[in-house]
Order: sequence, then structure tokens, then C-alpha cells
Amino acid sequence: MEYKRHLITSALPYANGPVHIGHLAGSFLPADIYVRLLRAKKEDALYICGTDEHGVPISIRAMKEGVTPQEVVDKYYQTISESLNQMGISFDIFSRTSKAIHHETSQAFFLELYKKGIFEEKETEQFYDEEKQTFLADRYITGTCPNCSHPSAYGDQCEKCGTSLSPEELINPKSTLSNSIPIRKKTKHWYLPLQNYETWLRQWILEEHSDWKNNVYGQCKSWLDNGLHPRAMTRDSNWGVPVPLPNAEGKVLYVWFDAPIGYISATKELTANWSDYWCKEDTKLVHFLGKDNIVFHCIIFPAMLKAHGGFVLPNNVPANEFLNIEGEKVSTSRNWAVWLHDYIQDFPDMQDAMRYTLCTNMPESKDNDFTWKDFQDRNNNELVAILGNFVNRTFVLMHKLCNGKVPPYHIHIKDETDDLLFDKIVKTKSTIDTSITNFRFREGIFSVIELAREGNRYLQEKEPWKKADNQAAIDNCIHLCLQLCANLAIYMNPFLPFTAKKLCKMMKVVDRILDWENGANLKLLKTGYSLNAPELLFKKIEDETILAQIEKLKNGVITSNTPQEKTSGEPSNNITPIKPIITFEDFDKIDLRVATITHAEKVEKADKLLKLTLDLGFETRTVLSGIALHYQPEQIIGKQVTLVANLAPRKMRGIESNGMILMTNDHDGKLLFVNTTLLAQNGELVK
Ligand code: B3M
Ligand code: ZN
Repeated sequence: MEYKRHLITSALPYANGPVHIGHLAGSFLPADIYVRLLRAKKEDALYICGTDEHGVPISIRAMKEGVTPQEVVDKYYQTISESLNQMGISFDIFSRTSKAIHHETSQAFFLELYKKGIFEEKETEQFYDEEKQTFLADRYITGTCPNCSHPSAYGDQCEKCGTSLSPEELINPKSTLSNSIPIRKKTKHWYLPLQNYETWLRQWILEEHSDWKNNVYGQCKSWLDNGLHPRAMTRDSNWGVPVPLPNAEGKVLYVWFDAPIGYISATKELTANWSDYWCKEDTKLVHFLGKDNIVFHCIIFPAMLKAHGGFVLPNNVPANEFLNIEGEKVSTSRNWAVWLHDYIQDFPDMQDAMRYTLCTNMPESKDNDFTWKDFQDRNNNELVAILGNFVNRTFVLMHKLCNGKVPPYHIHIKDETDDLLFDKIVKTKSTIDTSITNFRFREGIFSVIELAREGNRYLQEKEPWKKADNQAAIDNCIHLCLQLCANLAIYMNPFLPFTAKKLCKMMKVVDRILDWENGANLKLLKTGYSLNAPELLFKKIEDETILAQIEKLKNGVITSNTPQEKTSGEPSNNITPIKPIITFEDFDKIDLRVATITHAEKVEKADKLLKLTLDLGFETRTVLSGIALHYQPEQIIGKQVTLVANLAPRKMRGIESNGMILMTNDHDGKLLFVNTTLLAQNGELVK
């Protein structure tokens, strides 16, 4: 089908906390690259998003912070939209599901299904908090996990062993609102009979969309093979879109009913022509999201759209898998995440370095890992050393050898090396186009770097700096390299828009040159045109910077088992909550020993680390300790300490650390040694 217009969405982030690089890699960056290419191709494309401001996650956050849900969503809408904007995510609209237009749109949608008699009304028993006079969402109920005996499992999941639960399965369930024991009370809800759409969904997805990504297709198939069941589209709550029926007080639309309709309401808010995008067959609708949202976008929302009638269905749902951080799953409650607002603050004007790393590492078909070291390597070895270097060399040589102007191209001395480079420039355009259009973003960005690498090879082979006696040869080489720079600007633009702009400035051309139709053109820069001095496109990242980020990540971890808001860096008066109970066997695994520090020295380029030599009586070993800001080496020599002796070795700054000494801190945050009895023998077990 020939598509006339494109509608692109990224999953609406919950306005219950800031966004992190996992969100960026999962749904925002791929959508942004995709839509930037469409715009460069002058296609009619809208990129729609906004915050998801309803549902239990918001109410829980409000309860924790002791504020109203409205205050929570107002605060996080601000943070989220700012950080995404600063990272160059180019929405046409970033709306909110708390807006009146959304309430109206989702209520009208619900009413239409209601009038058509689609819903099944059912009365069921749900947990109810008598003290607070409210029904309890699964998350509001805690109890002992039937699987692992963890004492504070939630009604929908045990975070310790990962089992998904229903509240009835909890042993000794309690309401988190009042700590009272909830009773079971009857309540009526409206269910979407998903089973009625099963045959149609099987046909639509399994037959007609075998082109969807394997991970998406596979998840859909397994849902369908397991059989679909009625799903409640309403909830008992006072936060959400009220159910638009008489006698439905205290009932709101299920957040996964209203949130996807948010895409429609935001489009309505954006343009009076919204129905062209949502109701005409020749619209290509593409939803970008993370794998945990697949079922909602591939099964539930399409069933809703089908039941309503008159709307287009998604043409594709290119969901990504998850991005782990330094080998561990992102956990917002543990604060194991790289927050976008932090990144922007710590790396101002380096948006493209992160966009680049996330794109090369995008979890397109399996979970992937982000590490700060890889970020540094990608930036230094690829952006700086290949792409930046090529552009910089070209500009420096042009100023030195060609008076700062685009030299002429002498066609009569064109050679085979030139032809090969021409060829590569032309081919790369269609490679990138195909890669992005088919959601293979990693492949796309690799082609950009590969082309720059080709440019460096070309310069190396031509060696214009050695051709003082042959100006024509110099001219041809620099001319071609400059045309390559211009083409690179066009090709990198969807991925690295900030750098593409900088490059345009250096070439003294308007941004319009970035239109896709200008790609593969070798006459973009006019002969004789004088260009600006080179500016460095990328900055090298030093080891310190990376170490500091790793430390920040590790130090920021919250180890309590109750989700908390991370603090803003100010010292808090809060007492660190006691960690979950461990068994005696757990404790017994830790080998604690008495040891004496026999030597201590500073570690080069790491202002927090001291390298310690410890005498354990029966052996000496090296341990790195982050105490250099608190103690001078000479102050601590001879000190007896307690050592965790069987901790897995860890390498920092090329030095292997074998264990960890126990420390605590005083009110001012100064680190103190956890002292052992001074009479103990080195090597003695601490029990
Ligand atoms: N807010 C879930 C999430 O943030 C949900 C997405 C809604 S998309 C319509 O992962
Ligand atoms: Zn458990």
C-alpha cells in the first residue's frame, strides 16, 4: 500500500518519576531517528507522545511523597518533557493524559463501546480497606510470598523472587494504606471480552504481520496460543478518568484503557486534521515501545480499536528489549539507572555521544548492556577518532592547502579511488534509508561511521599534504572530502542531529541542506565557497569522568526493600531502612577477618582511592578503598581493620582489589573505620 502519511508514537512514560536511558533506548530514540528520516524525506509525519498520568504507579508515588497525585504528575511532566527535549527527541506534541481533551476523548471511546454492547458487566470480590473505605489495587496489598516467604511481597508480584502473584495468594495480606487486614467486597466492572477478538487477531497478526520483529511476533503468538480472556477496563479508584456512566461513582477507566487513547487525544490537540491520521487507511501507524508494553499495543489496544471501528490499526510495533546498566537490570526503586536529567547536567552539549552509544547498543532483538566504559570507548574511538577526526582533518587541510575555500574538482584527473569513494557515498544513502525504515538502527549508524572511516582511508591514500607540487591533486582530494562531509551531515542527521547542525555551521550552509534528497549528491558545496574554521565536533572523555559516573551509580543505590524516591543530593535525616532479613546461612557466607594496614598509597588519577596492603597474618593482599578524601596514607598505616575477605575481586584503574574494609560514617559524612578489638590477631575470623 502507498502510504500518504505517517503517525509515529512512543509509549507514554508514567509521570511518576524521571526518565532514564533505558526509556531513551527503548522507545524514544528509535522513534526519533525514524521520524527525523521521514521529515528529511518531506513525508507527512506526526510524532505523538505525552505523559501517562493515571494509574496505580502515580497514586503510589503520591502516597510515598505525601502529596496529591496531581502534584506528582505536574512535577514529573516538567522533568520528563525537559529532559527529552534536551536530548533532541523531536515530538510534534508532548501532551498529558490529565488534560480535559483526553478525558473527553477516552470517555467518548468508552461510551461508544458501551452503547455497542461490547462490554461484559461482572461483579467480583476484591480486597477492600474498611478503615480507608477504598478498594485496593494489587500493588496496595502486601503479604508474605507463597513462593519464597519474602515478608513484603506485593499483591501483583514478589520483587524478591520475581513470581507474579494475585492478591489472594499472599499469606497474611495487609493494606499498605492503613496496615489493616483487608476484607473482600463485591464490586462491578466492565470487561472487554478479548476472546471474541481472538480469531481476528490471529489472522491479523499471525497471518498478515509475520513481518513484525521476532520478539514482538513471538510474544503475540504466545499470548494468542494461551487463549484470551475478558479483561476489566475499569477500576475502583479516585484517580483516573471517571467512568462516564450513571452509578459509577468511585470508578475510573483502567489506565491501559485510557493511556493508548492518549495517542488519539494528543493528535486531536495538535491538529484539526487529526482524523486524517487516525481514520484514513493510507496512514502508516507505528508504535515504538519497550517489550513490557507489547501485549497492550498489539492485542488489547487493537481489539479496542476494532471494537470501536473507524480507526487505523498499527502497521508495525517495533518493540525493543531491555537495556541493562553495567550488567544489571535497571531498577528505578533501587536507583540503578542513568537518569537523563543527570546525564544532561554532567555532560552538557554531549547529547549525541549518548544518542550514538545507545543507538549502537540498541536492544533491538535481545537485552543489551550499557556500560560507562563502552560509552567512553564509543565516544573516543569512534565519534572522536573516526567521524570527528575525518571532518577536522578535511577542514584543517582545506584551510592550509586551499585558502579556506572549496577547491575545484578537475575531472580530467579523476581516478579509480575517487570513483570508489563516490560509489560508497551513493550506496550509503540507500543502506541507511533501508536500515531505518526497517527498524535496524544499529546497522544504520554503523554505515555512517563506516563511511567516515572510508573518508579517512581516502585521505591517507591521497596524502594531499605531500603533494605541494601538484595543486590539482590536492584540489580533487579536498573537494571530494568536503562533499563527503556534506553528505555525512545529511546521513548522520537522523541519529546525531546536534552534530549535523554544527557541521552545517562549519560549512556555512543552511539546515535545509540536510533534506534527504540532497544525499548522494557530490555538488553540494559550490567551488570557491569559503568555509568556516573547523570546530571540534566531539570531545574526548577522560577516565576520571567515567570512573566518577560508575561511582555515582554505585553510591546512589538504595538498598532498602521499599521503593523510594532518590534524594536530590542533599544529606537526608532519614535513617537508612534495615535491609530484608537474611538467613544465618547467608550471613555465614561472608568471611570477615581482622587485618592490619601495612602500606597505603594514593592511586594515580583517582582522587578517592587509596591502595592498601593488608596483613592477614597468613597472607598479605591488596585492597582498594574509597577513603582517600578522608585519610592521608600515613594516618592509617598500622591500623587494624575488619575486612570482607571473600568478596569477588574487582579491578579499578588496572589494579585488582581483593576484598573490602568495613567503614561507617559520622554525622558529617566523614568515613570512620569499623574497629576491631585492638588485641585481635591478624587473620582472626570476625563472627
Ligand atoms: N505508561 C507503561 C510504561 O511507561 C505505560 C505506557 C503507556 S503507552 C500507551 O512502561
Ligand atoms: Zn517471593
